[in-house]
Amino acid sequence: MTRFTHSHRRFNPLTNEWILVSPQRVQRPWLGQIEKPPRETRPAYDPDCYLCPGNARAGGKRNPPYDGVFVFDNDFAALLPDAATDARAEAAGLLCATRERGLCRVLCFSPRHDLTLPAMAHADIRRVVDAWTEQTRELGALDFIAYVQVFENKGEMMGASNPHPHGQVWASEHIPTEPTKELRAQREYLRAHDTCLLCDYLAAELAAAERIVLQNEHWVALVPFWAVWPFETMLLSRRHIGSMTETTDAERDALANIVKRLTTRYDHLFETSFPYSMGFHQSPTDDAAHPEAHLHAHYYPPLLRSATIRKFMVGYEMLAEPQRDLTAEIAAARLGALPE
Ligand code: H2U
Ligand code: ZN
Repeated sequence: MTRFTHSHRRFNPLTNEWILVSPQRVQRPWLGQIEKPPRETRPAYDPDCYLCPGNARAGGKRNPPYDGVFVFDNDFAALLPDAATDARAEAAGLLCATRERGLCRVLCFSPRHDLTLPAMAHADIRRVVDAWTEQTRELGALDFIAYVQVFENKGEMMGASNPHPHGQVWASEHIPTEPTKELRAQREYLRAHDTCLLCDYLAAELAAAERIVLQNEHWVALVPFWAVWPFETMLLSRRHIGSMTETTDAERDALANIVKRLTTRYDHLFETSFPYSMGFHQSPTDDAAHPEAHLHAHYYPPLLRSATIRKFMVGYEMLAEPQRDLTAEIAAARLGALPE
């Protein structure tokens, strides 16, 4: 990668934003020994966990003795279906607000308190994929929902409130900011080139073969050229589909496969249960057609050098633009060399 040895900017065509890369600050890939943090042991069932089967949650509700995946309405939902706020698009002027209705759900991946996605069996991850798909379908079908955001915060470092394996689904009346940026870029690209931005990007990455982490028949995991987080990755469906609701049975099976393999590699990187925020970007569920949307997931992990040394997005990042030292190519090579 001799062409990327000194500071340069890379363009993110999905958001139309630039990032600063400073490879000269890491003269060589970091090869030091990694201290193994003590493995945390958790019981398979925790009587004090609000996500374990049969336990009580805040507000007096009780979880059923579930098996497999369990979905419930978040007891502290950030979005409410009948938001009474009268902020009906105060669109004029500088003080602008609008009503936002929606629904928030919590999705327990497993009844087992001690598991995480990489530790779960393929068949059980497949049930999680099916639940993501079903939630997208069900919430997206509501007439006041324009977007369904499926995501997971994993680990205390990412603000997960509980180690019990779980994710969330937030469905909203408007398309949120990040998907709005990405959809705009995809729409403009489609208009200009008559092809899909992410289909073309995937083809370019497969040809370059410098940032691919792993792949299977239906999905590719790569470190995007414009990655901001040190070990950020993206999962892309090979086929041009906009939403999980359009996946075939084989594609959902392959998604479970690549999620397990990618998160297993992440755990091996620093010999720790790897923290991240991840989520899917899919077609909006408003009334419009979205030929521009290409189903994908982003993994944003905070760790930089070890189980405890993280990257902070501060200073220059907050005030100017995101910056990284490690190139995407080196990050991809390191992830690509890990066992599954
Ligand atoms: P996170 O760990 O990603 O924050 O998700 C846990 C969610 O669970 C969080 O949004 C909800 C919180 O509001 N929750 C309940 O719905 N019921 C409870 O009894 C505790 C937490
Ligand atoms: Zn639990």
